[in-house]
Amino acid sequence: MSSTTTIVLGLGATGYSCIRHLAGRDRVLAFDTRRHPPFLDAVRRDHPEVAILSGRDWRRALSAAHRLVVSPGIALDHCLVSSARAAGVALASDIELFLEAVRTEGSPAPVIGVTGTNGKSTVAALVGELLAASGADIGVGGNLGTPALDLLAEGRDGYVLELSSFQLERLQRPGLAVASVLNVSPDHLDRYPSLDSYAASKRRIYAGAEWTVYDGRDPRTAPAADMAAIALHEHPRWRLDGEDLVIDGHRLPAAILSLKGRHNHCNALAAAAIAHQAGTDAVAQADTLTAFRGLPHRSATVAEIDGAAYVDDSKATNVGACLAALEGFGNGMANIVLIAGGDAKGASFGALADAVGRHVSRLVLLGRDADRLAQALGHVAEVVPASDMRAAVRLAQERARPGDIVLLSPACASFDMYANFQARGDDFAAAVRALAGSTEAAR
Ligand code: UMA
Ligand code: ADP
Repeated sequence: MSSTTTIVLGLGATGYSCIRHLAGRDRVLAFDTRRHPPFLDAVRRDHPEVAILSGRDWRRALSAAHRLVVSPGIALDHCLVSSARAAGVALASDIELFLEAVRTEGSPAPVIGVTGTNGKSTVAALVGELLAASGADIGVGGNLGTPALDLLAEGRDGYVLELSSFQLERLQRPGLAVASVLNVSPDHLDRYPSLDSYAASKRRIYAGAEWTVYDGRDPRTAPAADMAAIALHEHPRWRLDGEDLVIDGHRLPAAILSLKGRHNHCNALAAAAIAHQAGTDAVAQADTLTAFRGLPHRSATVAEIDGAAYVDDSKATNVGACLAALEGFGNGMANIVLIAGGDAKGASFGALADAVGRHVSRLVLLGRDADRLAQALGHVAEVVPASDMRAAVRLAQERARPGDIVLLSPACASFDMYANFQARGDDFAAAVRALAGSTEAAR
């Protein structure tokens, strides 16, 4: 064991991955402000050598510590982090530990990073599939779910990390093989003073990157002018043209993709460009691109009832994501019954008014910020409050006509009602299946 003493702040998925990684290397102390942090029992059971600090131990622990690994859920202006800085303790993060570990391998595997407000998980997963299609061993994770450190394995050919602004804001120079900011729209404004500072956190992904991929239509996604880049949608060989994707100059009809909606066609284009810059022939991998069906809870069709499709887009936790789903599925003839609401994270909903007015017949509202949604959108669509998801699905069915889409795309985080967006999507799917069962039984 080295003489380094590291405090791991946060006993969630990230903190636990850091403890496992540092076991046997550093002397590790751990702290979490929560009464019952998710991985407390696992740490006590599997790592009895790790001292779990109480609030009273904090100052004394800082005086002996060399570095503090801060979990992404803890803001860098949190008083615990400030006190560590003041005590001269170096700050670190799980992604920094991961990059250090990759770089110390004999022949370091390339690391690809994907960020953006929306589409990160879909694009990261698809890049992983495109790279793995030629037989490479690729680790895919990060904000996507599996913490980066848990991906480390001997002999990997590469890594694809989905990186959040919280993970990026604590990195100096990631030095990635390919880095991409897909898009930027308002999100996490409870953690950032402005959209500009949130966007600047995202662009930290570019520091030291060999290649970059961004949206040529959005300057907030752009790397420094002297970086090697593909500007999607501007580059003649990398764009959407009518109903086609243009991939390295070759046309692919969007209609043959399993991914549906214009936002997903942008995702497929971005993934192809990133995989191309990472050395894969994306044109040769067209079958992989077209077969990819997307991830659960992202525009996933659950069932069809009386000719209406019920779509789970629970991962739409901000206004930009909901907007993309409305534009992706709407036909301008009010063909969507939208179920929305939850924790707005400080966002305002005015930007949805135009799309809701064109595409939504009835807006069924749930959760803590339902009233704010009703105030912002009540003038463009019929608004109906619902007490829970079952009621919401029933109220949506009342209004849905054959050919319509009942869309759960909440524009809000789920934490006021559920453990996470997966639980919210599962509850929607269960309510839809119950409805399908009772509709069938009534025939
Ligand atoms: N927390 C405390 N006290 C503590 C530590 C954490 O109250 O001492 C709270 C945080 O404020 C937060 C929650 O606990 O609300 C979880 O924080 P965490 O840092 O322990 O989270 P992890 O379990 O390590 O999960 C994190 C990512 N979560 C966040 O960034 C909030 C997960 O992304 C990610 O999958 C995981 O690391 C592995 O890399 C989730 C997420 O919501 C899906 N990400 C945000 C997003 O996608 O918009 C950024
Ligand atoms: P992230 O990991 O960034 O949250 P996901 O791939 O999980 O992204 O998609 C989350 C939600 O964002 C989807 O449910 C969809 O509503 C929306 N979305 C997906 N791709 C895009 C895109 N390219 N632009 C805008 N919104 C998108």
